[in-house]
Amino acid sequence: SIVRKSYGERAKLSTNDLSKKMFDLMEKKQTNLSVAVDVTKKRELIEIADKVGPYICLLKTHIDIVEDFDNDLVEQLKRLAKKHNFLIFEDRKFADIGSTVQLQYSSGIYKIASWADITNAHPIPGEGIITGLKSIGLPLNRGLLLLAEMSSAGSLATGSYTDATISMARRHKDFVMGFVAGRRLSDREGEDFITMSPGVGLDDKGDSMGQQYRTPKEVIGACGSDVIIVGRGIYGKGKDVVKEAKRYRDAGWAAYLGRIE
Ligand code: 5IU
Repeated sequence: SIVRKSYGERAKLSTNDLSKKMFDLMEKKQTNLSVAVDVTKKRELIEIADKVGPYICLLKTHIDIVEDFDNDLVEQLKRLAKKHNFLIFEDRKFADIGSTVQLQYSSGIYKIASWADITNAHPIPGEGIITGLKSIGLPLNRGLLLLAEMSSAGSLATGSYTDATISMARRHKDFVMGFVAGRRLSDREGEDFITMSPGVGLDDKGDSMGQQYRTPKEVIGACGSDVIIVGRGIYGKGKDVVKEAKRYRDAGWAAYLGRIE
């Protein structure tokens, strides 16, 4: 099955340009770690990105929480992405009709499409959300992840909702590279969606607001996901960011090596 294949092999087989790039990078850099940097200061975001840069395949941002956002932040993130060889994922969670998300993706203060290699969207509005985002993103060689599941307790994205999300993705394989989900969702011959999983922690079981953590071994090994997304486990209060980044990188990679043939 595809989960037994190496990232490098999947890069070769992939029909989605961004998945190919992502799998290539993961194989080359030997990391399936994405760090989620939820901080509100530009300087802090850049500092953490520079520190974790050598250990990650993907930097996940929430650009709208940065209080002193400016275009220089974008320039610096792009520079760090080049310096350390990682991609950038703006976790925007678009959820509106096609015509509105076109504008939210391309315009406003953040102009997400101009710098984020990857973004994501809720399937809740129906397929128009993909059509809208694709019209902006595909010409720029961007990729989209659909939110098929969430890590938080009581999430409504389950069952037939998750199934319908997979069907939507299948109709847009040029732009939809995969899913945010807690496990691999499909193993059809001839298709390979990348799976990225938030809600990963080695020390805690969750937080006080519904977040639930599982270990890299559960997520990558048992559940067949491809990328672990880790936030506070790495940059949380009192943590040594570099030490934790290495620790999660090693745990994610060991789980991956344990599952490939
Ligand atoms: N995130 C989740 N769960 C989800 C989705 C996104 O936690 O289902 I979709 C985001 C929220 C935060 C990061 O930016 O992933 C996880 O951060 P912590 O590792 O600090 O919980």
